Amino acid sequence: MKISITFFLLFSVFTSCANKNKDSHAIKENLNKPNIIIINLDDLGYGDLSCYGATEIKTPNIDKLANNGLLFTNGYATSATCSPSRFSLLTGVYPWRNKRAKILAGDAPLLIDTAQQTLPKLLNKAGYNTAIIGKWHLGLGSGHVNWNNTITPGPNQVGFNESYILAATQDRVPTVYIHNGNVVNLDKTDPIQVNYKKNFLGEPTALSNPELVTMKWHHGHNNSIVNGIPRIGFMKGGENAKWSDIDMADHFLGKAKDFIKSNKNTDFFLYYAMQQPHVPRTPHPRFVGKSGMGPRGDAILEADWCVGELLKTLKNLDVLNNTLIVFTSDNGPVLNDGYFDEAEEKLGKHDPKGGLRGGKYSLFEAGTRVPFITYWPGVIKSGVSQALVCQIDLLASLGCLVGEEVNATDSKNILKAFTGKSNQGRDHLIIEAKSRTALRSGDWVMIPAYKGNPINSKVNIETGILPKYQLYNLKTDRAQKHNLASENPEKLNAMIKIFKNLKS
Ligand code: NG6
Ligand code: CA
Repeated sequence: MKISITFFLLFSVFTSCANKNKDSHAIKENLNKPNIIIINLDDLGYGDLSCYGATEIKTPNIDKLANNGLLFTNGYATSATCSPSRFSLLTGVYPWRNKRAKILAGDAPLLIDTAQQTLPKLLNKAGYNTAIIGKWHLGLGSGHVNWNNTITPGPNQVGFNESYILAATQDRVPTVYIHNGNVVNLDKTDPIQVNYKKNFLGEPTALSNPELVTMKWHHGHNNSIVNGIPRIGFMKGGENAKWSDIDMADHFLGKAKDFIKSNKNTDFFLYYAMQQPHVPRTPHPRFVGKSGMGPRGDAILEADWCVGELLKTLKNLDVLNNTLIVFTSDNGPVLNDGYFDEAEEKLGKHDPKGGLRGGKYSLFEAGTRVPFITYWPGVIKSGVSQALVCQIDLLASLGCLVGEEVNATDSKNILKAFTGKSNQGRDHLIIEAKSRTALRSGDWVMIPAYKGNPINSKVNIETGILPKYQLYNLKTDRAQKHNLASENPEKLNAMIKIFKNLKS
C-alpha cells in the first residue's frame, strides 16, 4: 500500500517537473519524500566492485545496492580529480566554469560561493536536515585560515546544517577532523599552524628525518610526518587533535550512524564522503591482508563493510524503505598515487578500470566514468541502465524530487533516468581532467587536440592528451583503441560544433 502511494506521488512529481516545477508547492505538501544519502568514494574505479564485473575482489554490500537498485554503466563524475568533481556534485555547475576548481591545497579558500545554489541548500529549503560526513576538499575560509578559531565559511555556509569533515585529503595537512568549523580535540595551548610553502623551523619532514617514516613516499608526499606517514604540506602543533588513520573509516561511520539515528523522524540528507581507496591507504587491522591485493584492495573491502553497516543502521531504525541512496565515486582509479604500498605489485588480475582506458587524472573514459548506483526500495526496480547520467545532474533531479524550484544550466533534470522510469539520460556531457575538457555525446567521445604529455609517468596513466583530435565510438570501441577522427570527419565536425556550443 505504502509503495503504491509512493509510486503515485512520484508519478505526479515526474509530470510536474517536466512542467518546470509549476506545481512545486502542491508537490511539497503531498509527497512522501525519501531521505537521501549520497555515498561518494574517493578514487574508486569503474571496475573495482564485483557488481561491476570485478572477479578478484568481492564487495557484497555495495553489490546489494546494485542488485536491488539500478546500476548505471554510463555514470560519470564531471572531472577526473576530486575538488572539481565534488564542486559539480554539490553545485550542479561544470568545474571548468570556475578557474579555481583544481585539486586544492589543504589551506585553500572555499571554492563554492556562499551565495551559490547548492544541493544541500535546496534540500534544506525542502525541509531536510543536511549533513556532510567525510572528505570535503572544497576549501575552507576566505584566504588565511586560523585553525584555532571557528573556521568559516565552509560546509555549514553552503547548505549543510552539520559537518564533520577532513579538510582536504588524507594525504594533506591538517590531519585533523573539523566539526561544524571547529577542530576536534584541539588543545588551545598547542595551536595548529599550517603552511603549504615552507616548513616550520626545526619540524621534521620525510626528507630531514626519513627514519620516522613508516610508509615510504614515491613522489610528492615528503613534507610533515603524521603517524609515520609523510604528507603534503607542513603542519605544526595540534598534537591532541591529530586523527588516527587506521580508525578513520570507523570514525566517519560512527558519525554517519549518529546522524541517521538522531534524524530518523525527520527528512534527512547525508553526504557520506568516504576516504577510501585514496592514498594513504590505511585500512583498519581487521581488513589488513584480507583482499590479497595489499592496502588498496583492503581499503575497498573496508569501504564495502562500512556500506553494509550503514544499510544495517537504516534497516534497524526502520527507515531503509524510505531512503534513496546514490552510490558513486569522485574520479577514476590510480594505483601508485605517491606512496609505496604495493598497489601495483599485488594487483594480480584485478582491473580497477574495468576495461576502460586511462584512470585518475585522464580524459580517457576511466578518468570520469565511475560506479554509479541508485537504490530506493519499492520505488526503483532492480536493473541495469545504460542512460548517460552524471553527478552534476543530482542537483536538478533531486530538486525536482523534493519539489524545489531549480534554475540550472549545466545540471539536467533526469530524475526519470535516475529512478529507472526512462532509459533516456542526458544527451551530452563535458568531462574534464586537469583543466582540459572533452565531449561525450551519445555513444561518441571527442577529445580536442592539446599540448602536453600523453602519459603521466609518475602514476603511469595515459592522460588522453594528443596534439590532434581524437574521436571514439564507445559502442564499438569501449577501450578507445581506434581514433576515428580522420576516418569520420563529418562526425568529428558535428562533435566539435556541439562542444563549442556547450562551452560558450
Ligand atoms: C596530487 C597528489 C595525489 C593526490 C591528488 C589529489 C602528489 C604528487 N600527488 O597532487 O597523491 O593527493 O593530488 O587526489 O602530491 S584527489 O582525489 O583528491 O583529486
Ligand atoms: Ca579522488
